Amino acid sequence: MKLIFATNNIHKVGEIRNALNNEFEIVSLKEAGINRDIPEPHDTLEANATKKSMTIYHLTRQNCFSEDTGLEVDALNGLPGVISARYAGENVSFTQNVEKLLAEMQGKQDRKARFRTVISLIINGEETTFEGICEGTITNQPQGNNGFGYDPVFTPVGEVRTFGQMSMEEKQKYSHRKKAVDQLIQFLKEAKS
Ligand code: ITT
Repeated sequence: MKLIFATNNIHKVGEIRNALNNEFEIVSLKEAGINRDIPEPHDTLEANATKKSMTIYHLTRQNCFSEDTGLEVDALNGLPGVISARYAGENVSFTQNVEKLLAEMQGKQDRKARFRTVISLIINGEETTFEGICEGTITNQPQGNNGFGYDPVFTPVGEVRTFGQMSMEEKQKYSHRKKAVDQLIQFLKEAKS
């Protein structure tokens, strides 16, 4: 089965391809020749994931999925959450978002946080959603250059290293995205049989 992945984030494409392990073929927006920014106007990950997948479904009428991910920090009442991509402003770099996060976290004792991913899958026009969560803590300084986004400042529970210090395979053992993708794979396998 071929699925369009409604994202413009190449890091997500790499991680999801790795998690799918060639069991299902995915086509990025770029590969599908779709060059557009997908709106994320809502204030929940769920609503934005649906908006992204439905936008691409209405455009292509092909089976597709999207995902929306947020880093929810307890001491910041759940921020940056749904605005994780634009925490420090529109069109900012990952580094600028990380710098803003560390500034907001300065002096905070409670460093607990979680990544939460919501996938919205559209098969024959019908939506199914999946959620994956990874609990962890925010470090005081960036550590490591691997991954993307907030990876250098997030240590998953059960580890001493940040995602930024792990290979993709190591990150997949804990990853919010991988947990959501595993459910998607299960669903697609059951739908096929
Ligand atoms: P699309 O909407 O095109 O899929 P995006 O980058 O805008 O791409 P999101 O709206 O889901 O994606 O933004 C989530 C932001 O959270 C993302 O830009 C990163 O900064 C961060 N993020 C998401 N997943 C992450 C991960 O696994 N590790 C570290 N940071 C992550």
